[in-house]
Amino acid sequence: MTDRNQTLFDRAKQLIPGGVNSPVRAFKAVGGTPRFVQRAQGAHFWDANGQKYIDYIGSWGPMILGHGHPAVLEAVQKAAMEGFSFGAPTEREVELAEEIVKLVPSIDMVRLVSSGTEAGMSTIRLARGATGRKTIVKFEGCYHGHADALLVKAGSGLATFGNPTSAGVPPEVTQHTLVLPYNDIEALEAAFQAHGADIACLMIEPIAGNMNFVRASVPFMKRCRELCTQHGALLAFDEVMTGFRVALGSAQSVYAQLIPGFEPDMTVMGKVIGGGMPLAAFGAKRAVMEQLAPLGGVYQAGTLSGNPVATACGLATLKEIQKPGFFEALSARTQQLTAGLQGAAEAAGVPFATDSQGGMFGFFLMNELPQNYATVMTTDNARFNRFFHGMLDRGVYFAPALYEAGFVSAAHSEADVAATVAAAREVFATF
Ligand code: KE4
Repeated sequence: MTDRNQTLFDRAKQLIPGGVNSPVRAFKAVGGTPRFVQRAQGAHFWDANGQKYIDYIGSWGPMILGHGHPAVLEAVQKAAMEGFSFGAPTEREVELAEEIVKLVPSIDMVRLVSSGTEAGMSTIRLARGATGRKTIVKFEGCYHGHADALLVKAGSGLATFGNPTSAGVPPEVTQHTLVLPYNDIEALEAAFQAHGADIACLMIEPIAGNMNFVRASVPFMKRCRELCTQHGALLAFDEVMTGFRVALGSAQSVYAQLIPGFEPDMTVMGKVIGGGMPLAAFGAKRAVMEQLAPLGGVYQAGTLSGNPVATACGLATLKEIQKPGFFEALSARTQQLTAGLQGAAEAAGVPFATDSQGGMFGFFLMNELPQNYATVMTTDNARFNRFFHGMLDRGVYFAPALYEAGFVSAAHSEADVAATVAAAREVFATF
């Protein structure tokens, strides 16, 4: 039988670099042929051969309700009939801003944009403009989109200014980006000791989903907050992935329960707030946000920012996740999955460690949960790839890279989890 995924992939590679519009989709890390999605519904999608999969990516986080939620579909269809885009303000942008500010108390004001990259890039520019400082701190293993200043890997040694991770980024652009090891308080303190007076912001993924699933430890996060406050730097939470995904109040509400009075100064959001449509945002206290054009001197703009169809999708999604019991049920389903996978691995004597928060999870083929990027990357790639493909062959679609997190939606059923765990038992038995 013709593999339509392969036929489409061959066609795509003639016209689109790597055959994909975002690199991780090309399966380069795991090998094999990417699945071209024909349609999706609930917790499932069907590929170009009509093969059904249980979807644990959900567009890398946005599809928290599952695919094709009726209330969201209805809202999008209605909005589309009223017009696709105006380049003028609309009521729904105000409603979405009100929802975000209501759900994230650290934010007084918000600006809507079209991608997490745009939100992260704008946050950096705003932090620099608001503080008059140049240096930004990020952590190895955290991804904040592909803005030049943020495409930086750790230099040699602990606290050094970064080198570009991408061709086409001149070193002059990354010379003010300091890359530190995640969860390393000593390196953090050394960096602030040496550069504190020039640090505009520290940007962090509070639960790092771009090195699979690594939590910032409470002492480390507490120290980030203290040092930013002490040195007049802005603490920016990149919650593009964790926002409205790990808890209704996002990851910052999880840390506020662990660290009394904790809140970041700025927040980057995306994914869930667009419900699968191109929509992201960044927010902060009023005094910072009012530095933005047209009020202040920090320029930022976007043709499709606050797009009326995307805001309808995001609003309908945020409405559903606020329903009583939503996150309790989502967390329980996610924990059912991770516990089941853990049990399957243990039954086969395969080293396995897993963690989750709300509808976001990660797992590692190792005995303990890693605390930083260097440890994550000691994972045996070949074993991960065997697990990935074994599950894919059995109709379970996990992230095609060991450094990516996984996502459960409200549409994932007990039966989906049972089927996933049964598949894992079969695959682990071959290890
Ligand atoms: P986008 O520009 O892709 O909308 O968002 C960038 C971004 C920013 N911050 C965090 C914490 C993110 O996780 C992302 C994007 N996440 C990746 C998944 N690791 C998106 C998938 C992809 O790149 O295709």
